[in-house]
Amino acid sequence: MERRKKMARILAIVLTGLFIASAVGIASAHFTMIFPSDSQATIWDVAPEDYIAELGETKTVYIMWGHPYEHISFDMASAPEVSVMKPDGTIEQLSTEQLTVDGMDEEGNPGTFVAYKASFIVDQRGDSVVFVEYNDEGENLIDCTKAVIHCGEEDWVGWDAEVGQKTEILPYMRPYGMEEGFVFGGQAMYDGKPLAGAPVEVEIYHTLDLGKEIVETAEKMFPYDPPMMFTRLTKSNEDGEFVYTLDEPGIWFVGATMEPASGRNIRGVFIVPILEAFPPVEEAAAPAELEGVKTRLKALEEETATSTQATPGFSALAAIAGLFIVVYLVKRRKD
Ligand SMILES: [Cu+2]
Repeated sequence: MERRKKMARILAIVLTGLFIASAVGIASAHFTMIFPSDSQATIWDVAPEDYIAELGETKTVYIMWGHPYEHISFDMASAPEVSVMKPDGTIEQLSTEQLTVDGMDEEGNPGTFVAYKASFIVDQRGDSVVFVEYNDEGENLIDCTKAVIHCGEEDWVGWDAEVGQKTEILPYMRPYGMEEGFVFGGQAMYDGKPLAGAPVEVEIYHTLDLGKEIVETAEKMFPYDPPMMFTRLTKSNEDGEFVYTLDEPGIWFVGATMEPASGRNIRGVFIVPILEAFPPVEEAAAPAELEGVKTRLKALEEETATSTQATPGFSALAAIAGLFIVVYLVKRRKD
């Protein structure tokens, strides 16, 4: 009787565990979001331009904890350590201020969440690397995140700096002027040495509305494993190197995790702002472009008709055919 009770209790514990695991359900990776913003009201509208500064400007970064892809927020469990490495290599430690930001919890309910902010003056041309260390006991993680603030035309100095994080990403690609579809690569380091065979997570941030919509679509299209679309995964090679194509415009998180046999995981994350394709496809220019092609087409037709030759030359026909293709393509692009 006693034994049966014990077995029932164990079974209950196992079932509860399974239930909790399934209830937590779809979850992508947690990331420490370093979003520069002029005011708290606009933190979630972060764009690549927010990582650009003017000389003398006071830059404020907001630091949030959550799932960027799904726009899910969590309270930060401890105050992050925030520093900035200036282009000349000097390091300034920044004081942080706790605040609460609006967001959505894991169950999809709106709420407020503990976050932090820190400010510094951009007093040198070049790249200032903001680096944050955040300790989360619940996730068994020490998270070391870097974001580059760029200042000055052609002052491309400092973006690849090694700031001395326990696990650190050294970028191979300059993180500004990067467009959608560009490849990002880097080297994962642990204790100053290449971190081989480490999992590298890659994830883009979404605003709340877009996040909800895209998660719903992924759940419909890939019901067997929606998070495979939220958090992309690759590995570092023997030299700690990795590459991944960042295929959409937005703010990307690329993080390599050192998983020790015991103790807390230590991850190094690099934030990569990705621009829309350049040059842009200009919708407004299309009608004018179409008019221009039509005029040229008419002129060619008249020229051919009034030609002294009985039949138009091959080159004229080819030109007309070419222009028709252009008209078709322009029209198609407009649809
Ligand atoms: Cu997570």
